[in-house]
Amino acid sequence: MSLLELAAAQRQERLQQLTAASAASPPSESQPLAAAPVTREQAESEPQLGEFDDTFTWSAEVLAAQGRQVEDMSVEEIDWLGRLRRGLEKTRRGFVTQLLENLGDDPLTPEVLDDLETTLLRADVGVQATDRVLEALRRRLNQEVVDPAEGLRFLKEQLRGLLEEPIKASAAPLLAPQKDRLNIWLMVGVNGVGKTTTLGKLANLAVRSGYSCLIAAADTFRAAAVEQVSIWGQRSGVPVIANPSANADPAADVYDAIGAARAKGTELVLVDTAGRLQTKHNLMEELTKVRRIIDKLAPEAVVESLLVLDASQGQNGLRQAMAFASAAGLTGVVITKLDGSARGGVALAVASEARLPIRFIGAGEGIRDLRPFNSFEFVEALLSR
Ligand SMILES: Nc1nc2c(ncn2[C@@H]2O[C@H](COP(=O)(O)OP(=O)(O)OP(=O)(O)O)[C@@H](O)[C@H]2O)c(=O)[nH]1
Ligand SMILES: [Mg+2]
Repeated sequence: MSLLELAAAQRQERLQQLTAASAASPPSESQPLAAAPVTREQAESEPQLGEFDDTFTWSAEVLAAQGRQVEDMSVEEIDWLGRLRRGLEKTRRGFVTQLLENLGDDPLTPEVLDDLETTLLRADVGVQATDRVLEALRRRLNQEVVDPAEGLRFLKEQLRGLLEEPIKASAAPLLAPQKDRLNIWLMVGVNGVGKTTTLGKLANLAVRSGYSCLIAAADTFRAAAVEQVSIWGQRSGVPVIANPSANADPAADVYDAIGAARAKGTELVLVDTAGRLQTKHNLMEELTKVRRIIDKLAPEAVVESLLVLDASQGQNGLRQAMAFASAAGLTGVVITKLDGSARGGVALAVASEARLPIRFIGAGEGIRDLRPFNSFEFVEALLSR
């Protein structure tokens, strides 16, 4: 048996122990966005299991805690959870270390809650979300003695609740293209937040999940934008509709893309938009125009307008959300660059203050470094030791 096989067998054994321990749990729901590789390049970029270490064990435990059986756990998910946990390390370092220190071994006191308030605000959780969590904790504390373990469990529950609220309100627990319909997903956001990269990763996820997909290169402002998005298209074998002439009209590009999608029966059109124009006013006007042309040309389409936010910009993201909300008719948020940001808490601020569901999160520049958002996994990664 090779070393790799041996390691895989060890992991399998450990997984079985873990799931055996996690009692009989309900069968998991199917994951609409995860499937087999299609091209050689993707096959080559198959995720590899890292070390059989603490992160691996933690990832398997998080899946098991959601009722997942060992047969349902994919290498990809284990791999992703490891990345997510590593990605949130910086946020966690300030946040959790202090939190656990504050919690200590004794039952929770009002003083501990005051410290918790500071900790949450420092992690960019936002005032509204922080107030709500603390209020719930204080109420609980008035009723009974709360030990640190219960305090942590209750805190996780509160944070999950905040993240879930806009998701529940949207009536779609997981954002996936609707089958046999035209779905148009717009990536919007200020310059450099990761719109094009997110679009490239989404195209790959969509293709791997069996959707037919097409990219509209509607960032016609930045000279290299079309080339950048074309490379992403090539990586997943997704056609790119672009007008190479300078100062082409983004709305005309979207027009062409919708025509092409109709002709081919494409299910998902991903639209890349500009992050910067001559002025902010122009940018908003252009987005409004793109939005209008989609609504007019394809009234039958399911349109998602996803605001891409760079986690490292923290609270600034909230202001961006407000600015884009009216122009682009936002329906959700993608949080990028969680790796290396100390402000992962901003996810909570976005959910509670902008009231937008977080749909995907990105934690790296690689093609697989994006996954559908899962509040349970996010909170576990945020508050893991
Ligand atoms: N570490 C890390 N880098 C990322 C992530 N997402 C995007 N990036 C990087 O951020 C930079 C900007 O990404 P783009 O996708 O070009 O951003 P954009 O929003 O399209 O930018 P404009 O088109 O200029 O508005 C690139 O160097 C990406 O590799 C992420 O999740 N993690
Ligand atoms: Mg771009």
